[in-house]
Amino acid sequence: SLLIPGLLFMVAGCGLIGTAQPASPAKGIQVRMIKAGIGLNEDHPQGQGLKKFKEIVERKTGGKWKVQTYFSAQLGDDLKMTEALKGGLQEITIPSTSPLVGTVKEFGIFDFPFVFNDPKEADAVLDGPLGQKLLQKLPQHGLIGLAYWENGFRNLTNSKHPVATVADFRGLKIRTMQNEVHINAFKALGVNPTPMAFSEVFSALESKTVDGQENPLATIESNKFNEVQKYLSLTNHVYTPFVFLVSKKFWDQLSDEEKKILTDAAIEAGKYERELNRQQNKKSLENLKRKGMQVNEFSPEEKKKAQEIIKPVIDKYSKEFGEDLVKQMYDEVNKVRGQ
Ligand code: TK8
Repeated sequence: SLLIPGLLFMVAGCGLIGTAQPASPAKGIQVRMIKAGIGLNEDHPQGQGLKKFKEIVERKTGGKWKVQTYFSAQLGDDLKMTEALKGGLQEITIPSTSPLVGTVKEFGIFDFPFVFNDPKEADAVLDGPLGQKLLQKLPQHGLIGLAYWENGFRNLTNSKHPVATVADFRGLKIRTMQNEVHINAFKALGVNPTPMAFSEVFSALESKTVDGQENPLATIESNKFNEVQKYLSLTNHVYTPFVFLVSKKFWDQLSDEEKKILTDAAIEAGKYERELNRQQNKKSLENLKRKGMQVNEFSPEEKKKAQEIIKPVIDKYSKEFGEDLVKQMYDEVNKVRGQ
């Protein structure tokens, strides 16, 4: 009687080998048209990275894939494009992780201030186990996350006065991303936070609907915020990753060969984008000074004070996102620091 299950298994196995068809062909590259949209401009490292991605994919597919690129939120802001991916109406977008918290709340751990000291620490954590764990939460929401790119360290600009101490934040009306950690951290500092989509920021600054905003230097320059903002404070308060997203509806149609080409290109173009962004941030600082912005540092002592003030907010959201996950993030950072 012990033989029977084995025999049945063999018979069933033969049947499968003879008739089963894989859901998608294991090999082969189909002719495909891909819409890829981002929120920032073509001249920004994110735009240059997207162009690099297009070049790699079109070359590796022998021209069978055509990537149509849309810059400057032409297809909508981060949230709108992400929804379009879920619905299968757009194939690719590269949002900041911050507005994605409505989909995967745990991405909010990257909105905690002063987690990373430099981009290399961010790379190690994002490309390591923690970053990958978060990407794996995306498919159940109709999204595939292939790689982290870099938005980068955020700095505060405003039209009222230099912000060099924690007290200088008080009373400023600041546009924030649509993200509760940002909103509540700024509230704790006495700021009046105004969440809005990135594409609305320039006119909100110009019309003085808000006094300021915060973004990496390359973005401040590319979007010409210096034309409507006088003061730039080098707060480096949060490191924001970009995440390279693919529509799962599109992904599920791809052969293994196509998936590999797409994944490799997202990673390779991401490395290029990160490098470019780091160079650009240095150049942008010089350019913004030259264009008339008044720049000041935000000292380590003031950073410490800010951290103290924001601590209850971080404690609250650590509970919400999972204390184990937050601990894992800090453990991985400490590992890179050799602590
Ligand atoms: C661009 C955004 C932007 C982000 C923001 O799509 O909203 O301030 O920093 O770069 O992702």
